Amino acid sequence: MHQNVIALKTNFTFEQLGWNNHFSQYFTPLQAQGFEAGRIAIENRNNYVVLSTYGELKGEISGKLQYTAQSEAEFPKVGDWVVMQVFDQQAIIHEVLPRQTKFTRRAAGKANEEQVVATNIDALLIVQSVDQNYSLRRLERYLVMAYEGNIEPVIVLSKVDLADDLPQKLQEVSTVAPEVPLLTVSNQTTDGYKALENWLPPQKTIAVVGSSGVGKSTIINHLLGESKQETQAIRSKDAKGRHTTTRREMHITSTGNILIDTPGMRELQLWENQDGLSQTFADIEALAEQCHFKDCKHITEIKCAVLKAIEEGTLTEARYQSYLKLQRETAYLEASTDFIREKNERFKRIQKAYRQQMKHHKK
Ligand SMILES: Nc1nc2c(ncn2[C@@H]2O[C@H](COP(=O)(O)OP(=O)(O)OP(=O)(O)O)[C@@H](O)[C@H]2O)c(=O)[nH]1
Ligand SMILES: [Mg+2]
Ligand SMILES: [Zn+2]
Repeated sequence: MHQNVIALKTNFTFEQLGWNNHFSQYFTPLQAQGFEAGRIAIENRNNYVVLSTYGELKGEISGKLQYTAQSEAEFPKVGDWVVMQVFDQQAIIHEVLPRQTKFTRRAAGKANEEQVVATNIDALLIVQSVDQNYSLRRLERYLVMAYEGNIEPVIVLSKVDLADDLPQKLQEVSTVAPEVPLLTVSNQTTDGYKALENWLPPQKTIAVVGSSGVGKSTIINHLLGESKQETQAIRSKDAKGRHTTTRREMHITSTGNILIDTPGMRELQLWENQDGLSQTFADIEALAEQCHFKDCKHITEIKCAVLKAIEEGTLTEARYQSYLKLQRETAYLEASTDFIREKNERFKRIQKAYRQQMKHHKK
């Protein structure tokens, strides 16, 4: 099924694209049936850019996948490995291989919809610039999301040329996330670039996230080096004349790192919470075990270890409030009884519309 294939750009090996046993276990039987595999680099409105052993392909989803998908989250996302047929330079995507990890948030403005930002990520580079963007509370939120998605977090403080109190910020961050690797970079002085390059594991997928304007694309462009002109995303200029990333996009560096650039996210609502919260706030959960009452709510109870820690200054009130806030956010979601029903109904509507459209086409 792959005669007449003309490679557009570099032909990638599976390994270069981040393949591992997890995927081959699902793909082997499908390969025997003649299917190909590729990895989603860009999701456009109506099609995809897929990287493969044939190079870069234009991908479209099959009618069957369109029809059987139960929710928006089941469609291919940047980072996904997909099962496909290749004709000329086109790929028909039949299936998404089970995701190893995913970075997910609640869709902006929609209480009950999961938005998958990117998938199959090994490490999440959480970028915060040391100017007004710096926020320990937002950092905690990102950490919960990383742990929730089973992704190893790494914190990058960017624009450190602008900081006059960097040691204090480093101290604060390491209190909030003692176990998480912490890097600093400046594009102005190139401080930290070497350490960042040394840290990057080859053939692992690294997604770069953080607010708009913190320097995510600047970091990625630096890592892409010479090849950046070729691979740079098409970007639009915002009101301040700044290039702002408008879509998620996967890049492969010449040294074999797989990087996903993402647009800055304004809303960062948690989608689910199994144990991301416990991992992020391990200090608070450990304290809670010392409370006198098993079901202590740490509000007015006597012999409460959490309240005691706040009083003694070993835990900040702000961090504790952050913990409560994130807890409430997910509790609300779980309590929402309409949640599943609404989700299903919405997709029945979409499927119905699609079927009608198909009927129309056949006429
Ligand atoms: N002073 C200073 N400015 C920087 C640094 N890194 C990036 N900038 C500037 O910050 C602005 C935003 O950088 P981008 O890399 O586009 O930011 P981004 O995080 O990709 O933003 P979005 O795509 O909107 O999410 C640009 O004008 C950069 O030149 C740095 O280390 N120091
Ligand atoms: Mg950007
Ligand atoms: Zn307590």
